[in-house]
Amino acid sequence: MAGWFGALSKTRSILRTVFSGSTDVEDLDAEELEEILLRSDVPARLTMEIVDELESGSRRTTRKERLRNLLVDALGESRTFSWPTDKKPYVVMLLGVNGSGKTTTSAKLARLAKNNGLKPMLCGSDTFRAAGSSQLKLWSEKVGCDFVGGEMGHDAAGVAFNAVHTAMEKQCDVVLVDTAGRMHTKTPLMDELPKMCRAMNKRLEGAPHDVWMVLDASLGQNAIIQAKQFNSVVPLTGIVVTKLDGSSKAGFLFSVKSELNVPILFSGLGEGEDDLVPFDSGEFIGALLGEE
Ligand SMILES: Nc1nc2c(ncn2[C@@H]2O[C@H](COP(=O)(O)OP(=O)(O)O)[C@@H](O)[C@H]2O)c(=O)[nH]1
Ligand SMILES: [Mg+2]
Repeated sequence: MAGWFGALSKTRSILRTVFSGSTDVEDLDAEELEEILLRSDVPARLTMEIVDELESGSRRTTRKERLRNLLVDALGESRTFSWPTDKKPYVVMLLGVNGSGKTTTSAKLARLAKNNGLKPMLCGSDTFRAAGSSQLKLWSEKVGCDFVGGEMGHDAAGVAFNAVHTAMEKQCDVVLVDTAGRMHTKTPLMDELPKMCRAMNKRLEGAPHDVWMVLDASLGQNAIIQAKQFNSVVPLTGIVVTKLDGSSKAGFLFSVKSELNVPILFSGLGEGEDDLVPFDSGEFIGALLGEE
């Protein structure tokens, strides 16, 4: 399984001068510092705060310690997710733009649930593309869990309803509803999401219990713009950040708390089915600061 330190090598290589002290950070002037932070998509306001603090702050603590404090404040505490057992099945809907990693993440989450002794079901409601649902079906075989999907052109809300219905009959503990990728700017497609929620709620009151947005870390700040748009259509309850292992822009995660106030729950650190780990803000900041 991939680790945080390795996964964040790209973002860290941009931030190295600032964070890991390989160059004497005291030698960097404010402008250089600002440029480096902005290049890894650390939000502008936080960048300014960091520059100010490092320029004028107390010299009693090291620059790195002062940085860490600012970063910890900006990112907030991580929240560890565990599958609630008082709701059966517990339904989680995953959404996001094309290619963000929704299908892979659904499968990884099913694997996690299974590892926790639960009975998961994967729901393939991506009926936009011919391969949308069949890709997840293959994953369900690999993971060894139940699957309900729809053919291309089927009504996604109907597929989701069916999945919840079948999961109740089969006594599944968890349902992971993979959705079709959609652009946050396309209104008719976005409108399908609340419709899916209503359909699931009709079969099982309270479902979906969670709505998680899957964000591709390589998009940097653009991921935040997308998430805000999705959040205005269906309120998000969590973020899963994927492809942290290939991103040089992981600094955008410092915007999540102030812009969305939604917890970052999981992180994808690779393509393998076990490469999904609980998001740990301490580990994340530590890896950025060059701590293995
Ligand atoms: N490196 C890396 N690749 C990932 C990760 N998550 C997903 N991918 C890859 O991203 C691509 C798109 O993933 P997919 O789940 O099909 O995205 P979807 O369109 O949102 O369903 C696939 O090639 C995945 O293997 C991750 O955490 N790290
Ligand atoms: Mg997909």
